[in-house]
Amino acid sequence: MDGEIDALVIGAGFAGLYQLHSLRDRLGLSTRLLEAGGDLGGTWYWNRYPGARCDSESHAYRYFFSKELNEEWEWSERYPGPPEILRYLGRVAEKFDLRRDMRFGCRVVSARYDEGANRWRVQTDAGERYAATYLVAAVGCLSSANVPDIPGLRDFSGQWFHTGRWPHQGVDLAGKRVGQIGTGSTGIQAAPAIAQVAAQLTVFQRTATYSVPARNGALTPEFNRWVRENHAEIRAVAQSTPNGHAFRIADRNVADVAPGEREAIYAAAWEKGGLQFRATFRDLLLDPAANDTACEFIKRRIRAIVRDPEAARALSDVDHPYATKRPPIDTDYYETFNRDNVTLVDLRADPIERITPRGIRTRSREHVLDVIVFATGYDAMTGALLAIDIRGRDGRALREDWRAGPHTYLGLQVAGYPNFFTITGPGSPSVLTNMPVAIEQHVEWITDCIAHLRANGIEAIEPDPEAVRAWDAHVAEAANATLLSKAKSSWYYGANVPGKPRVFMPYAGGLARYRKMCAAIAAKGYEGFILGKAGERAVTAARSGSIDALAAARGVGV
Ligand code: NA7
Repeated sequence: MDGEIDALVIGAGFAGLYQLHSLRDRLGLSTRLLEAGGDLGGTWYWNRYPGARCDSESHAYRYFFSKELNEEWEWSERYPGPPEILRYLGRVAEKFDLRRDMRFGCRVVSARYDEGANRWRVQTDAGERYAATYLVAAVGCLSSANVPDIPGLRDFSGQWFHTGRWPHQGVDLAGKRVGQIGTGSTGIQAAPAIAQVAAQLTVFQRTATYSVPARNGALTPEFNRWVRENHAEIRAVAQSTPNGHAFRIADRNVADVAPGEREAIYAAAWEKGGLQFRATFRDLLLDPAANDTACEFIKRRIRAIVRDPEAARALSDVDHPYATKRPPIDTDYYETFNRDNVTLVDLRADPIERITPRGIRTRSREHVLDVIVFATGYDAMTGALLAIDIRGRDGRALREDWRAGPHTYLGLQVAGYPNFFTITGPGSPSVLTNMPVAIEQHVEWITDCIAHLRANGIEAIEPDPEAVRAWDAHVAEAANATLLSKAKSSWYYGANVPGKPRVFMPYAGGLARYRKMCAAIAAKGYEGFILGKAGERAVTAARSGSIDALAAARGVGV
């Protein structure tokens, strides 16, 4: 036994680092953090593919909890890349002396709740054992790489890589014939960077999407001074918007403006670049007719940029409304298809049949390749949790309980799994937001909750199954009230992983509204949660089937 501790945190990304700091330094709990990777960074430790970059603007892609940290840290670019983000997280670890309680190269393989002892018994792949009262999964929403099971991959004589497991020493693509499968946010970042070094790049596209220019660039000293002097304001905006970004959604509907003005608004947003394009009108994700205008604008831009008519057609042949799949932003993505060394294969017309020793064979021909890049995404939101054999009360298994899709209360806890918390778990706004802002709220809620338990001599907390049912229904209702439900090939629904249940996983009601609900639930003595002695399943006075805070917060706000 490696030791009995109060709290165990799994994962050393933005979420895990702050959770370790909060539990250890604010509550004084003995806390240990275990990380499968060789160092801290989470997503940014693994994602080092060419062109990798954050899609959130850097001035809001940070922790806000420490004024001192805010004042000392300055980003160099509008969208930071992995090296700079890793330097930032490294500085955070150094400043708060986190490394002494972190273990790397430790993959948690099982976690079992021992009801008699009220302890989580955790084991790593190296056979190390831990016992902790509180278990916090900070495993990331997009960390379980999805390599599609295409026949023949094992016979491929070249090299292949998934973007989310990119070798840290880099991959020499110079002069190589590269095939890239996948055109989501990652593929759209990777293709232009790969095209610059490879002899030939073949992009295999299954679903076309809408990308808007990122317009990355160096931040000016004036901008950085403004950021330094306005952290409180930036934080206030990020916490009050549906997506946790530091820009507000325009308070107008598409129909409020004349077509000429609408065009000018879209053109200005296109020039400005970034996810702010989605914020040009408040009804883009609510009204199909409004959304159509954004689709048409972007499709026209694609056709204006891409010279080859067949490629332009395939790239603009999008089967879902704008932003109903995660909207990518890019640097010269569409322009890349004007290069002589880049070819687009439309898999809808010419599907992959198999991987051969020499490359990829689609229905029409074999594409000879030296390297295959899988930009094929993740088993999102549930994949990394279910990779661990998590057992709750009476030996129940999370893999069984979530067989038909995840069930949580607020994306924070699961019924039957006392004192187990998930940061940005399914059922929380998570991937629909600027992640650090959502993470900070979850970490602080969990920390306050554990402080409450300890101050009141409460041994265990878990959600009332009734509250979980109500929350599940509300998550579905929030998604259905928007156009998000129109993109059936979306990973928000698990549609990218064969056999995965089709359930809309993130909470689409908006981060600002969600924050209020979480705060109200805590203020009511953790309404909807069961608090009591381990094993006794005592119930708080606040237990309620109707959950007032939830009922009061009905509505949407994507
Ligand atoms: P995504 O957004 O899941 O994109 C994966 C891409 O790979 C997407 O174009 C998929 O097509 C494609 N894909 C997946 N499986 C296959 C198979 N079997 N054949 C062909 N094409 C396939 O992952 P990303 O890494 O780009 O982005 C993930 C998130 O990271 C992003 O949203 C940001 O939040 C950061 P599909 O659309 O499923 O038809």
